[in-house]
Amino acid sequence: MTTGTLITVAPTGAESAKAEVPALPVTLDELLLTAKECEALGAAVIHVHIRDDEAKPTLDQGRLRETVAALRESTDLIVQLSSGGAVTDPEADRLAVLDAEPDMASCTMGTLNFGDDVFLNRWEFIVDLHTRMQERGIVPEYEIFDLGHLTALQRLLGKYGLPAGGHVHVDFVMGVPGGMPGTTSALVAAHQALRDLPEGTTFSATGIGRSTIPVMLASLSAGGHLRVGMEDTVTYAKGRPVESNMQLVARAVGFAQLAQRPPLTTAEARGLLGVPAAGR
Ligand code: KMH
Ligand code: ZN
Repeated sequence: MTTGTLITVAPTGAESAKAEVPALPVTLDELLLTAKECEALGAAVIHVHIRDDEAKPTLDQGRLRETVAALRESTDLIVQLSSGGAVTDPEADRLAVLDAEPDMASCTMGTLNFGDDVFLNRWEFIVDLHTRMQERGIVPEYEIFDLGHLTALQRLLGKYGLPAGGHVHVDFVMGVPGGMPGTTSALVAAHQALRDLPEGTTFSATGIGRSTIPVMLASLSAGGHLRVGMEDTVTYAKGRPVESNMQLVARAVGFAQLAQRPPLTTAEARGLLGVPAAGR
């Protein structure tokens, strides 16, 4: 059955420098303003990376807690913290992200080349993330950068059971140099591979850089959901830098409406993902 569209905004990421992308929200105030405006447009989930006073990526525990609390105070968005961090972040700090008690956290399902870097996700680390999230009632979003990551997810669920909330949701992150390409055929292959996961598994898709539009269109037509934001895309169209995350969310909402799959409300999104109601 086709439903409305879950729209996730990933406003900041860990890769772009504020000096090169001035519109990137890096302070808590910038993040909150972005969050409120994206929620008003139709986003239901926010995927959060935070920055320090020098706008560098950080996993500082105090800042993470403050960010979760402030987002809950100012919005009804589902707060999903990145456990991926930056490629340089140690595993212990990435696991400690869960101590900030977000509604959701990302869980990347394997190691891959990430441009010139390596994004390390050892099996034992993935198991630790998955089981700690189960214990704490934090709902994972499994990040799938390549087809083999779905096989790893099947193995994870088979050995360690369903995630908190009982529902499996994955995000296809497409077009990273080192992962699957951001093409319709790759999305179809990933979609087909979901057959081996629990019935009812849902997916979002994210196309990095110029693959953002083809991936959005392919995902909508395959019954999938959308993740957009300046973590993934800093160019709106050829020669036009993205002006704000709102611009990207507005475009995604427009596409979803054209597909007659309007954005899910935050309450509907909580129901879909198995995230408890706000203020649990
Ligand atoms: N920054 C990337 C190395 C996630 O948030 O979980 C990892 C990433 C995935 O962004
Ligand atoms: Zn991320």
